[in-house]
Amino acid sequence: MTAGDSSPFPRFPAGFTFGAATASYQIEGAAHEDGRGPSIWDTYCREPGRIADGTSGDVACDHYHRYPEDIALLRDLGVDSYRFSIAWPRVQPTGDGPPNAAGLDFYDRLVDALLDAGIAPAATLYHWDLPQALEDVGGWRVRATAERFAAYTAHVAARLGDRVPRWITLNEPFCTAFVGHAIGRHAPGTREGSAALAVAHHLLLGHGLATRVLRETTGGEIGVTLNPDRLLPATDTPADRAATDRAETLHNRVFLDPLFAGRYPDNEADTWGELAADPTWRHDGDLDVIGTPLDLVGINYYRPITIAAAPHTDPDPATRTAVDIRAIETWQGDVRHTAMGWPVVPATFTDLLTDLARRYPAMPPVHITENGSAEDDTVAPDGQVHDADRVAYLDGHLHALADAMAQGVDVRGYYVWSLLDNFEWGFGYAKRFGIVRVDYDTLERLPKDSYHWYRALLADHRARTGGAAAGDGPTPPGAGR
Ligand code: IFM
Repeated sequence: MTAGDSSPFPRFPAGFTFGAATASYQIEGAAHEDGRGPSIWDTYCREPGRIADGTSGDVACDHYHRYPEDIALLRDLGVDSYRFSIAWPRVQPTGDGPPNAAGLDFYDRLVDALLDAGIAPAATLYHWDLPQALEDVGGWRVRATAERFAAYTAHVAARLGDRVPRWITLNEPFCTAFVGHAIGRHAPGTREGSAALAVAHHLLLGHGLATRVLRETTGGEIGVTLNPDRLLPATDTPADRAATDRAETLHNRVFLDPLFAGRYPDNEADTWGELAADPTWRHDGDLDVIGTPLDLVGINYYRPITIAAAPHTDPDPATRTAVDIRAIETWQGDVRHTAMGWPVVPATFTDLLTDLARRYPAMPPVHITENGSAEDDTVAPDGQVHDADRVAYLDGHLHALADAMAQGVDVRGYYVWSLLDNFEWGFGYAKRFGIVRVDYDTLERLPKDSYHWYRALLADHRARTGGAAAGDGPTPPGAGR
């Protein structure tokens, strides 16, 4: 694709970062190698009925051994940056104590190989694989886990801090807190009412403590990745609008307000009732730690959610969590839905970003740290994967992103989710988000049409802006080798 007015691709400014993202438990495999300890996901996957296809991340994409091949794919794709996550139980098998050198060695090799390929590493410190030993002593329900997260961060920063130019503390704390501890569809898979609120708070505290460690010990950019939802009332009735306000707090404000407005949401009592009546988990000074200044906020976006009021169905206040809110994942209008059943409405991406920028003026520059679609891909008789629906999804969302930027939202980067088909949590391997297909029998990688499309978009962007291709570029900032 040559640059020019006839180009079908959206325009992004010079210096904009394009990347691809993955996460440790979803791709690494090697679950029992080199001293890695068990995580809550290892435990959860072994509980009958938890994972749709009965699988686990034991082998996943075997990225732990095949990372050179995956970096070659990234280099050929032409991305500027690769977002991966570090498995805490590789670095500290029990979540505490001295680091496991072999675990850190893996990330050391990965970071060096990325830099050699001219790709800037973007490391996420927590993408849900909590060491099981920490869960056994309270997990994120207890304050000590936030402190241990900061200690783990210090070990990682001591080893990689000279070479990683971008750090993300947490991925999607909403999922850890509420999908994990209230809805019970992610590890640890419990339905605990107010404990989920303590989890949300301790995640934020751990984020703030880790940010301070990174700031003192590395020169890289620091941020946190959230998955704020675009929530829309099902009808214009007062009941549905009120339910949407409560859902806005439950999904979004619970994290955004402490991080970027220095406060807890003002409608907590309405949202959580007695669950939040006595938040003993909050200590004086915590908001200051949580609000430690950041260089970026990561936003993961996939689809809008429609909200309707629903009657309380759980009479037990100990386990009741906002059950008077019904989240509807289908869309009332005529739009396509992905293999996850998620509606494809790219304009809601623009709306989310402009709305966040308006409501949180102190929010730092945005990086879209995940966006993509699961599709029912097949290998065609010509041996290729013609995933036209995924291409249309990405094209629509990148145009929507460009629209948000044209309206003044400060967005600096975009990472497609995901580089590889991988372990999609409770869905196992049945849902494929990759722009590269993984054959789970042979572990062979096959770039899909969407990979070639994204590659052409990146080439078009470079041609327009005069940027360098991966492998040709300067060593990323902070690279001290
Ligand atoms: O696969 C997940 C990822 O781990 C977190 N964000 C959403 C993705 C798709 O469900």
